[in-house]
Amino acid sequence: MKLFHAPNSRSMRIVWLLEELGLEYELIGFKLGEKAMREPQYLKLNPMGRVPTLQDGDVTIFESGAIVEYVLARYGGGRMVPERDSLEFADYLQWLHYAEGMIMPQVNIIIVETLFLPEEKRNPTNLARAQKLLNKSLQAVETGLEGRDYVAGEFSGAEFMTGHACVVAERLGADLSDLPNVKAYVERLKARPALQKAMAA
Ligand SMILES: N[C@@H](CCC(=O)N[C@@H](CS)C(=O)NCC(=O)O)C(=O)O
Repeated sequence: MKLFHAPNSRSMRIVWLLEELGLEYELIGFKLGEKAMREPQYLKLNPMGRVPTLQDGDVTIFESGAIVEYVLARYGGGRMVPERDSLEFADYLQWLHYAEGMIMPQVNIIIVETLFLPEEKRNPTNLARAQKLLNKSLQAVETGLEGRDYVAGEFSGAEFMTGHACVVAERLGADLSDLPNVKAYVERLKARPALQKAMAA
C-alpha cells in the first residue's frame, strides 16, 4: 500500500490506523500546500490535491473516513469495528462521520484565521465564532464519552476520526477546561505508540 501523506495533516489518521493494524505501507511524503500536490499526476489520484490518498493495488481512494472504513473492511479482520447488531455499531458510525462533519470545519477556520492568512486579512469575529462552535462540537464528544474510554466503547475506527480531531483541537489550543472526558481521552490516545509514530511520520 502507498499512502500519500503530509505531516500535521489528516493523513496522520491513516498512518495511525496502518500502525495499529501492523500493516506494511510506503509513505509518499508531501509538505502541506506544496506545488507537487497540484500536479496533474497527483490530481488524477485526488482531484482536490489533498491528503490522504491511499493506493492499494488497483484501488485508489481518498477521504480519510472512507479510507478508514476501506482498510478496516479489507484488512481489519473484524478488529476495531463493533458488531453490526450491537448498540455500539451506531455510535461507531456516528463518531466516524462526526469529525469531518462537525469538528473539522471549525478547526479549518481556526487554522486559516491564525496561521494561513496574513495578519491584515484575519477576521477576529470569524475566529471567535469558530472557537465557540469548536467548543460546542467537543461538548457532544464529552457527553458521548460519559462512562467509557473510547467513543464507541472499545477502541475502534472512530478514534482515527473523532479522536484525531480532538487531538488536533487540543493542539490548536481549544479550551478543554470544562471537558474532562475529552481531556482524558486525548491523553489516552496520545499515549498509544501507534499514534506517536504517526505524529512523527
Ligand atoms: N475531508 C478530507 C479533507 C482532506 C484535506 O483537506 N486535507 C488537507 C490536509 S489536513 C490538505 O490536503 N490540504 C492541502 C491543501 O489544501 O493544499 C479528508 O478527510 O480526507
